[in-house]
Amino acid sequence: MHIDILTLFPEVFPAFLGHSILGIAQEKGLVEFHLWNIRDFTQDKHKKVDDRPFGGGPGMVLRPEPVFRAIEEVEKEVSGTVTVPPRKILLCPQGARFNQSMARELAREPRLMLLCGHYEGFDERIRQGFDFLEVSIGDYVLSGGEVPAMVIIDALVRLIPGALGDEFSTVSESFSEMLGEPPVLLEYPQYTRPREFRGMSVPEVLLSGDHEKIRKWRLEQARLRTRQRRPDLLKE
Ligand code: 6GU
Repeated sequence: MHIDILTLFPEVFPAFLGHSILGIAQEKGLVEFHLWNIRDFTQDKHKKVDDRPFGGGPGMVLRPEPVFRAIEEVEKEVSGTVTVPPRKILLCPQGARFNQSMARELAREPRLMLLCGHYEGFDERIRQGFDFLEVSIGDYVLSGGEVPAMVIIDALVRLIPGALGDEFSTVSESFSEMLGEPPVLLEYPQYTRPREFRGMSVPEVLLSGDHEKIRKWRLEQARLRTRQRRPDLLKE
């Protein structure tokens, strides 16, 4: 998968993209990222990416010119493994709410483009000029699309076959029900060493070595936890 990220703050991404599962997925060649700085596509002397809204009001609006030029450049890029135009995603609070089923759908795309805004919003002609899927990550306001882009990238890349490594994929086969296949359940309680910690002990069943009993206990715990904390998930 190839992911193009258009942002005014490309420097906030590398540490995040370079570590843990995302870093390993890149090393394995499962995903590659191309960061594009929208400011590089301005043509005026002051490299101005935003301006005041017509009609007045607070804040600044992302100008259409640099964004159009940046997206057109992204779409022109066909090199190496990048041979298809990207599915385009615009990150904004007015978008469709991101969830696991959207993650599963997007994880199948060969190429994605994530457009991160900032300030009060995008000039509306940016929406008119391209065919975007508009996505929000929840009902709260963030100051830009960078964190939402990272959230989406994280959720997608771990769904690419091979991204999680052998140990985890074996587990996920027997428990796909808990790991993102519908119906989604919340995760069961996990324990590691020591067996006894400050008077709290690990449930006997997990030490029994009886894998069928452990599997049943975990499923039961996951259902219990879901019923108690997120009954809305069971209705879906
Ligand atoms: Cl995608 N962008 C912004 N600015 N705020 C958000 C969001 C996106 N999703 C939730 N809040």
